[in-house]
Amino acid sequence: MSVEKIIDNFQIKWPITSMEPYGGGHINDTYYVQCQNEGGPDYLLQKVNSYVFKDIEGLMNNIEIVTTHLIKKLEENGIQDIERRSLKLVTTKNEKLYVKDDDGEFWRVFNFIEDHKVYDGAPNTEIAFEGARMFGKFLNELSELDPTSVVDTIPNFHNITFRLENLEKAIDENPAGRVKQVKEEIKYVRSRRETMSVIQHLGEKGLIRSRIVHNDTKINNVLFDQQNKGLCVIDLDTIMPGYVHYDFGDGVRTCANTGSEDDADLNNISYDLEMYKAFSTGYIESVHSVLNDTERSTLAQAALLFPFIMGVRFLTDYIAGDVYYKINYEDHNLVRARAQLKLTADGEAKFNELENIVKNA
Ligand code: ADP
Ligand code: GN1
Ligand code: MG
Repeated sequence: MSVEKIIDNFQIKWPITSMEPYGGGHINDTYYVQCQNEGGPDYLLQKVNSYVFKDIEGLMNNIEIVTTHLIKKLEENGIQDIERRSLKLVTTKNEKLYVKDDDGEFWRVFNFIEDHKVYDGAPNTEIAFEGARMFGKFLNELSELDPTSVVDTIPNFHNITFRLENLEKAIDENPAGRVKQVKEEIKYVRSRRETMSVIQHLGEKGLIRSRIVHNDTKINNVLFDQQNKGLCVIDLDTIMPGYVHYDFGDGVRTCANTGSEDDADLNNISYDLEMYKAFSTGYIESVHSVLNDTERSTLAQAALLFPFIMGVRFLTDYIAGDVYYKINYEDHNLVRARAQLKLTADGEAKFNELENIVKNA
């Protein structure tokens, strides 16, 4: 079905003047829909990746629950400009949150956040601090909701035991014949099985709280205004019950890396301690009042777990023959895996400093 036909299912203010592919996410297909309505809204149309997300109904309900709560908080606090400060779903003409097209694909529409900036990596410590403050505020405000009110959109998403089992399965099956090229990476991953399970074990023992977490706190999932103040947290598909470590970890992994997520030159990759400090300070400023002592004292562990778990996931997808992530070239997943494992190793070497920074933040 054409995108023009899809968008016709939604309650939007016509007429559309243009519709074009938008953004650089790895998962969904996104389109910017511009309308010719004086002062009225534009829209963001997304095809949700149904290979990655099996429970679209649950996922869309999660987004509705969370955005309704966040909008209520903005209203209670008398914030102006609410439509730029939260995602809001545009419902269909039959008041549904999404449509399923003739090919079985799922589509949804959000308000388009006008006049925003987005960063793939934090260009300076101010952006790292502000992005972190936004993600922390997000977790803080959602801590008022019961975590069981949202469903797992990807079961075991950040469960390292599950991710390591998946890697072993891929190695056994070796469908693309690539295992021989990644012996070193497999050896490193296997040697860290225990040390990378600390957070998982704390959760299983009930020492850290199950919370509603974002689970994809890359800096490009915060939209900023022209003055570089945070506007809005986006990309809400992976909201699920989880641990605060997941959001802190993914944040520092992306914000405080001197290289890029898929840097082919491993010499570029390391933890930038100034950026790490800026992210930690912004994040902890927003969340410290809701965390318990164990959560606070173990947060830095996430700076190891997150590049590690991402390394494991990229490596698994490389071995599986690139079935999950969008790739731009043949060995892209391998390059990503190596980059993330390099960041893990750098975090291990600097762990005392990473821990002290969090303690003092
Ligand atoms: P993915 O899961 O593929 O990363 P996202 O939901 O993060 O998809 O969206 C991809 C890109 O689209 C974002 O990086 C951002 O630039 C843009 N975007 C997403 N939602 C909005 C919105 N409501 N308003 C404006 N831009 C948006
Ligand atoms: C994916 O949707 P996007 O591109 O923001 C992935 C994250 C990874 C990230 C790595 C549902 O996020 O878990 O951290 O790529 N999302 C899903 O860049 O798997
Ligand atoms: Mg995104």
